Amino acid sequence: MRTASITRKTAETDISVEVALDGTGAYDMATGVGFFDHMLDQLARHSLIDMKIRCAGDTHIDDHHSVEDVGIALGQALAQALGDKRGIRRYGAYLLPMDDALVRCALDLSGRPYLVWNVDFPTAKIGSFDTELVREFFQALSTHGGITLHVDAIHGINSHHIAEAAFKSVARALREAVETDPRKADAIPSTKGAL
Ligand SMILES: [Mn+2]
Repeated sequence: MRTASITRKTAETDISVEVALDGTGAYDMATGVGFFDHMLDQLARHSLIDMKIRCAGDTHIDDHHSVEDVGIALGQALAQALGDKRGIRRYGAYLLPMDDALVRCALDLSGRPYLVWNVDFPTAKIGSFDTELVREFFQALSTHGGITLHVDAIHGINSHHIAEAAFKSVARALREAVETDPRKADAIPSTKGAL
């Protein structure tokens, strides 16, 4: 079973993450940051990766540590669940519309962290949530998941829609990349023989 369970505790956050790559998109989020829970729900639902995430963080300061550290722990969990990446498709891409927002994601489960982030938000906040934290989350996910991650907002006028389209496009691309390719189920998808 391609599953993983990660716990991560610092002076700023106390986090547990459980993932199952071959799931149904079941989600159970409680990060202490309401809008972030809503986004993580989308990530699980549209990747078909089951995710249970708990975070007790220093949100009396702001949401930064909680969002970034969940990204770290989720990235670690995905990398652990992928193991040697035998049989995976490895690449995924998705162009996702949500009303005014159109976001494109292309990713490679390469083991080489790299984030290209071309997403601008027209507002600094979505409710009480700082829009700049969306990038912080994906930077942490890329770094600790070993993911080459390109996210480009092609259009968008509403910050909530842009953020949600970003999470959904990454989720759909991730679904494709983590899936097993029945034509190459025993192979590691690299001419190097390792990822
Ligand atoms: Mn929404």
